[in-house]
Amino acid sequence: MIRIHTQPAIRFEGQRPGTSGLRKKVGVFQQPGYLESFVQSLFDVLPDATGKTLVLGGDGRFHNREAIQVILRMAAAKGYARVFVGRGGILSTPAASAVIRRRGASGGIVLSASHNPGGPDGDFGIKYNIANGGPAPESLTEAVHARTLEVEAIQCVEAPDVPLDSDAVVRLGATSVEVIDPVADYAEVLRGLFDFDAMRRLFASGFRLRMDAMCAVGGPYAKAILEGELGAPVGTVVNAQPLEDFGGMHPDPNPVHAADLIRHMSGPGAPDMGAATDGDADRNLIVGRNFVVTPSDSLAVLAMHARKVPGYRDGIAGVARSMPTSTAVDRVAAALGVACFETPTGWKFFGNLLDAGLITLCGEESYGTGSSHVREKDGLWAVLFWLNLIAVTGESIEPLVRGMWREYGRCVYSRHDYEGIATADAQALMAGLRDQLDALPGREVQGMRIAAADDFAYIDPVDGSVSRGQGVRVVFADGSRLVLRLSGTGTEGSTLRLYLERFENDASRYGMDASEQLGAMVRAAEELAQIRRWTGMDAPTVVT
Ligand code: VG1
Ligand code: CO
Repeated sequence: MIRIHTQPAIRFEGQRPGTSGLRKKVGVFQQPGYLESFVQSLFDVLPDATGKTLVLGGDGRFHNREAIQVILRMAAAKGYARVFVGRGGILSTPAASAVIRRRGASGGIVLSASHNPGGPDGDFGIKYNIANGGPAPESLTEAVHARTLEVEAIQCVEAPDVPLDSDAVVRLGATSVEVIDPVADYAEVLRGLFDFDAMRRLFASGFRLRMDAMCAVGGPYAKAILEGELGAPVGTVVNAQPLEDFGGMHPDPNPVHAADLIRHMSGPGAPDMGAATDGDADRNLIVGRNFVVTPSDSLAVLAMHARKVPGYRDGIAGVARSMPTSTAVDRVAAALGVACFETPTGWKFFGNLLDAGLITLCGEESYGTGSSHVREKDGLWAVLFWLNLIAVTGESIEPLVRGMWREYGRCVYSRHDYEGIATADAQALMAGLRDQLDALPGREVQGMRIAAADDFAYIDPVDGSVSRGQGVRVVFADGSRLVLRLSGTGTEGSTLRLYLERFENDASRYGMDASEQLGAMVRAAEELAQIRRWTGMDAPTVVT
């Protein structure tokens, strides 16, 4: 006889889930009943779980283990037949996606605040993925949010903690909880896509990679595959041990937060390639010697050369990018004669396009790249894709990127983040911009003529759902673009993101510094949005 324990729930007035799941300070998640109330709201809106399988794991950050035990007891009360949980409570976001797909689960819960710092004063997060392995669509996250406003009782079985450190099967009431190897399913997916022999030969020939896992969950995956299977020298993966506080690092693989990697990639003794992944290993940074690849360019290069990699030998069906991502991949898609979709920010919008077979590759400017192999962005996948290309083309990172610029022109790109703005001011800035939209086309700003301006709305081509208010987009006559939107993943105040893109097809200017080339765009953004006035800041907090 299973005993189900019931306790009162907490209501979440005004706390809407953001771009991907619910993210809050650890202290918020530690409030008695907080995590439980969110999970109960999710379980209340999901259909009956009889006979169904749930996947559970997280990026190992502070509070991961406690949360896993709570969710296991609640999943048993919900009546799942089976729960697969990663050993040690570990599953990277792309690995969770792979496990859900390969094991026919009805969904999965991933505990992560992604690239946000961890530890007792850091962030925690939770997200639900559906049966295709991808983030829950807005219809579901809205339903969960609505439920958090009225949820009353939390239900969990009374049972001791499940031992997570060895592979075992434990019964929790009527639910079978299976602890699984967090790497195996995922590694099998990658083996089916890439030429492992070619990459083994590359490492055997002395090719040197520095893979920085930023003390986050990517470490065990990178070690098993790069050092274990591909023969990369031991020590190729640095910061490989996942730590609850990421060793104090900010596990966001961009040139600012992965400054140590950038340092190692400059100078004469630098390795051939550098790479980094984020807290939950779905993001990636690719670096050559003295050369940083922008994520938008990375997507374009992968699309351009996809046929050289076994998993994409037959060509790609199409590509998609988030709206703020540069238009570099659009030109590659046009040349390949395949469709290119522009979606709102957040991986959830790619799921329908991938499921319908409309696209094969997709990516975001925020260091996210992925394909139809799972339904999440995938950091290590991107690293292997680049390694495979280097192995079969014999070209290194910089020539591969310059080759793409030569064919299609260069989108000089930068993102400026203004963090910790008072929410009312951030909203006033956006409202001010939205009010001007109709008057912008035809106007000259900083000597550049505006061709079009809108507040991006997306109609999903598969299910017809509409997402409005996804960011202000100003397109200039030469194809250059300014995009402004507010972040949906922050945990303190509001973050304004300003995305700058200038199209350049004069090869003699490719050597110029991006910040130099974007000066007029920055001034145009200031003129239109009055960023100084609303943020009280003279400069962005992070420039990538
Ligand atoms: C940010 C990025 C977005 C990404 C999201 C989740 O969202 O801009 O491109 O999909 O993080 O990434 P926002 O709303 O803060 O701009 V991950 O690796 O953090 O799950
Ligand atoms: Co992430």
